[in-house]
Amino acid sequence: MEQVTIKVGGMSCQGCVKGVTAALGAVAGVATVSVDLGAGEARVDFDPTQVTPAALNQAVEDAGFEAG
Ligand code: 9UX
Repeated sequence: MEQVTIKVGGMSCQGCVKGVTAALGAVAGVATVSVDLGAGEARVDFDPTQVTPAALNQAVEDAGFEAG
């Protein structure tokens, strides 16, 4: 398992947090997701044989937020 912290732009409330959490949690290979609204970050534990950090960023962007 590896961990990455993604900077997430555009989150303004706990609904956004739920949306980002759900989007990342739906990606195959993601084990745990922890989204911090105040910090504007998502911490993700993932299996690097199944998913890449770039794909995680894409999932955040597909959910309507900026990722980096
Ligand atoms: Mo809260 Mo986020 O009402 O797009 S869900 S601002």
